[in-house]
Amino acid sequence: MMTQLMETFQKLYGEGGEIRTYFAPGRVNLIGEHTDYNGGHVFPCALTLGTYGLVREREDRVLRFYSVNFERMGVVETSLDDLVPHKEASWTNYPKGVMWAFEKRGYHLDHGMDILIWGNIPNGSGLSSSASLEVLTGIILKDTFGFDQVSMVDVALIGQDSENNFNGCNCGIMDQFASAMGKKDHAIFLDTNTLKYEYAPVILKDAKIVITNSKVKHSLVDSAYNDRRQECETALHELQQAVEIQTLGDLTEEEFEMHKNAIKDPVRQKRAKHAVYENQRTIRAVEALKNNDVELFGKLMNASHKSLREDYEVSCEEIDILVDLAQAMPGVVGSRITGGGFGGCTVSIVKNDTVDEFIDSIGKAYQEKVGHEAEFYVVDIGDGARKLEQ
Ligand code: GAF
Repeated sequence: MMTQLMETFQKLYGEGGEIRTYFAPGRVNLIGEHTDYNGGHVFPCALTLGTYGLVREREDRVLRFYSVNFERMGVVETSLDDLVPHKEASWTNYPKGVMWAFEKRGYHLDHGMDILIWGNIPNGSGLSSSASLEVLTGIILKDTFGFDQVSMVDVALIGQDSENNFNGCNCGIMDQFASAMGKKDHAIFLDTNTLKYEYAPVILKDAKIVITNSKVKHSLVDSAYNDRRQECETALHELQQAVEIQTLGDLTEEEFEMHKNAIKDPVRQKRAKHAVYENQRTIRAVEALKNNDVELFGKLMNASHKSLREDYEVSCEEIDILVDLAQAMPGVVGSRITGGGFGGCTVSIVKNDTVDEFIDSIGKAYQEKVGHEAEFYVVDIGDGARKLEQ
């Protein structure tokens, strides 16, 4: 694939000069959903699927972008003097946003680049294709301009800043962090309040992680996501009248039950309940994994889905069908929606000897009920973003 990308690059932008290559992965979150903007814990891992970038420096201030995934847009030309979002600029607003965020922090970009992108994460599937593009741009800039003082955690934070303030989605730090900091065969247990993290080996004994793509994306994704965040922020302010906390992640379930009536609206109360309970579930799930109790880990995944479906209301019919089918199958340890929600993917832990049957029978039943195919990926956990050897 790299040879082909190199040829496309030279065909589009001409030959000569040094072309460097980079990769940033997508992620799957095992548990800890919608906790990352509530000061809670998350437990994602980087995938081996991700976004590749080929880059050649220019002497002027021109930026040229091309994505093999958005071929029909052709080469998009802009410049370092136009680091503002434009609707028609489509996907290029992501790399531009990261450039804007570097400049904002005083990291001056003094010349342009020709960039070619190709990704093998299905777009809009909740596996963080946009975060991987942000992190990819971050490592390209760090390397190209020699910003050694920018750590990989900074790359993640800069990516989140660009997503929040350039591209208008108020996401938390989980996706960019997983893409920047991932480690092969490990998940990252991250406290999003302090950014303290620990790598936990994902040893599932006789089971595998399987992602199922529902291949639906409901259009309210960004707006409903921002609404959930707003509801949690309002609930936090109400709770702060009753108890001294900085984030919802500071509360145990018992403390929440004691003070929940400070939250006036019942819907907001459900949202906050999810944030508090999911955080505690995540802490417990990581403990279970460390104790080799994969069964308990799976049960907590199932409970996570129930809470996301009923209290946080970020699931949808197609995803619930997939999860119900999975949870009913012998050999499935646990199954839940993963990522922001309103479509996208589920993540399941499936016993090795059941994986083929899982794909076959859930594939058929889903097609029958929904009218289109699902897609399945048996996950390999990969490393975080990096420059590739030529
Ligand atoms: C999306 C966001 F980008 C993350 O920050 C996180 O909130 C996730 O939804 C839900 O856990 O992927």
